[in-house]
Amino acid sequence: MKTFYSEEHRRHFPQAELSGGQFVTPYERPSRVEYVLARLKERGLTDIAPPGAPDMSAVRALCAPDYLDFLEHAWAEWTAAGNAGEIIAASFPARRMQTARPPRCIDGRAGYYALASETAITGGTWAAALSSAASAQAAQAHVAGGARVAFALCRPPGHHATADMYGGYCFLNNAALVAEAFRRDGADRVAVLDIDFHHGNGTQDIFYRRSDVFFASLHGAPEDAFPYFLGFADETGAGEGEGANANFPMPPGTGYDLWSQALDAALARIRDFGAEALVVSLGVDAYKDDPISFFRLASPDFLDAGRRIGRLRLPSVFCMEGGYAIEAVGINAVNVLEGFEDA
Ligand code: FKS
Ligand code: ZN
Repeated sequence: MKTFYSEEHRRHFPQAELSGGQFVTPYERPSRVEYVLARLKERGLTDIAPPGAPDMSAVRALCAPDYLDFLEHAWAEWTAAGNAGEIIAASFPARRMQTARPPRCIDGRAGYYALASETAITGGTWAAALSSAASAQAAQAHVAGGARVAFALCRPPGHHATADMYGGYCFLNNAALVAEAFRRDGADRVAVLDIDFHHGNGTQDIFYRRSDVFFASLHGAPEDAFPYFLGFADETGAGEGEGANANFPMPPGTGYDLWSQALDAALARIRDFGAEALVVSLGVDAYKDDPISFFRLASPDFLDAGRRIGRLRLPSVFCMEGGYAIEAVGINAVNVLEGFEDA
C-alpha cells in the first residue's frame, strides 16, 4: 500500500487550543504524523511519497469561493488589524442571526466561517491544509490509476470541514475531495465510511442532498460528543439524497462488540448502495486511551475493523483524520491498513 504525505503539514501548529476553559497545546499536533510514519516503516510499508501540488480546481469546485478567500488571506488580515495572537473565533452567527452576510472585520469573519472555537488559524494553516488536500488527491489518483488502495496521511484532518466552514481541527474536507474525484473519474456511486470517533458533519453536509455519494459514520452520540449538533440517527439524507446517509451514534463506554456491529451494518448499507469506490475517514480516536473520546476499542480491534472493511473488495482511499493517544495512533492506524490488506 502506498502512502502519500507532505512535510508541509508542519506549517500548521497553533500554540493554543481552547479546551476546558484553558489554552492547551493542541491535541491535533504535528507529532501525530511522526508516530504514523514510524509505524508504517516498522511494518515495512515504506512506499511513502510526497503528493504533487494540490489540484486547485477540485478544491474550488468543492468549496465556497468566499470561504477559500478567507482561509487564504485570514492571517494577513488578522495581523494587519494589529492582533498579536493566533486567529481564534469568538463570535458566531447563532440562532435568528444573519448567516448570509460575512462581516468585513476579520474577527467577525473568523466567527462567520467557524463552527467551533477550539481551532486556531496561523500563518501556515492555509499551506498545510492545501498540502493535506494534495495528499488525499494524490492517493485517489493512485487508486484511479489501478492500485487497489492508498493511504493519505492527511494533516490537518478534514471531516468536520464543510464547503464553507472550518473547525474541529479541519479546514478542507479531504475525504469529500477524494469522493468527488472518484465520481469525476467515472465511478457512478461512491461511499464514504467515517470511523473517526467524531461525527463527520462536514462530509455529511457536503453530500446530504446527493444520491451518488453515500455517507456512513460511526461516532460518539451528539448528546455527549463533539460536534454536538449533527450526527443523529434520524439524519438519513434529503431530497435526492434521502436514504444515502447513515449515522451510527453510540454512547460512552462503547466497546468493540457494539462498535463492530455498527461497522457491519454500515458496510452492509454500503454494499447495498452499490458503491464502486470507497473513501475511509480513518480516525483512530475510538481507541480506549484516547484523551478526548469515550469509546473503548483496543489496538487489535483496529486490525479486525480493517479486515471487515477490506472484505468489501472496493478500490479504497484511506484519509487520516483524528486520534490523540499519540503513541498508539501509529499502531492503530496501521492496524486498520494491515487488516484491510489481509482481507
Ligand atoms: C477537547 C474537546 C475537543 C474538538 C474535537 C475535534 C475532533 C477532531 C477529529 C478530527 F478527525 F477531525 F481530527 N473538541 N477538550 O478527531 O474528529
Ligand atoms: Zn475525531
